[in-house]
Amino acid sequence: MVTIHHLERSRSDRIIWLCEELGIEYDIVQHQRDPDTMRASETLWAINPLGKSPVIEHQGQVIFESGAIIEYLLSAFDSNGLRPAAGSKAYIDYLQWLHAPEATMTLPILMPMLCGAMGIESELMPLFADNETQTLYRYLEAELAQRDYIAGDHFSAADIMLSYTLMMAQSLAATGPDAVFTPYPSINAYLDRLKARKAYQAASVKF
Ligand SMILES: N[C@@H](CCC(=O)N[C@@H](CS)C(=O)NCC(=O)O)C(=O)O
Repeated sequence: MVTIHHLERSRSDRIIWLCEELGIEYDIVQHQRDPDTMRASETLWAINPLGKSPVIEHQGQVIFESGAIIEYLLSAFDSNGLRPAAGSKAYIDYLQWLHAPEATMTLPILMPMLCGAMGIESELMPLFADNETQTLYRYLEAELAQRDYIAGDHFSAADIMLSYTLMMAQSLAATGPDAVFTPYPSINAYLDRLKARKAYQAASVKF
């Protein structure tokens, strides 16, 4: 049994979705955000000294960081085809898009929301954040125009990592969620394809 420490509106959505895809038995411990600061409650800090979600507990181990948890679960259980074979072209795409969402994409996507919340007006927004996100979206649009999933013709765990970040960009957009990918029809179609998956739908009622 895997225990998922789930913070409302957070990256732990990825782990619930992965467990549904893999057919893993799991339970959810729910943690709340402070309604004023949106920071995680003390209950989460008690599990993860960094106070971040997701965190899982499995066989006496506590594991944080969504990409690491995904890699751990794919190795600990039958990966059900969600990790392409090492050495294949798909594996390289898989690795890149397993890591790029947290390592490269999140900062420019979150920056406008964080600066807004802190009352900071900065020219970094158009110079850095907007340029970075549009470069990423243009690249993804070109890639997803050629294939259904980010690592090729088959759904993989990299799609879970990536699509969460794209959906987060939609949910944070000042212009509203629908406007973000209007210029990027292949990204929109990709997100619709993923949301139609049974495992996503089963997970999303628990998000
Ligand atoms: N890179 C980490 C990011 C973890 C993270 O920032 N989680 C956010 C929720 S999406 C969080 O726990 N925020 C609560 C807080 O900072 O108080 C991961 O992918 O797990």
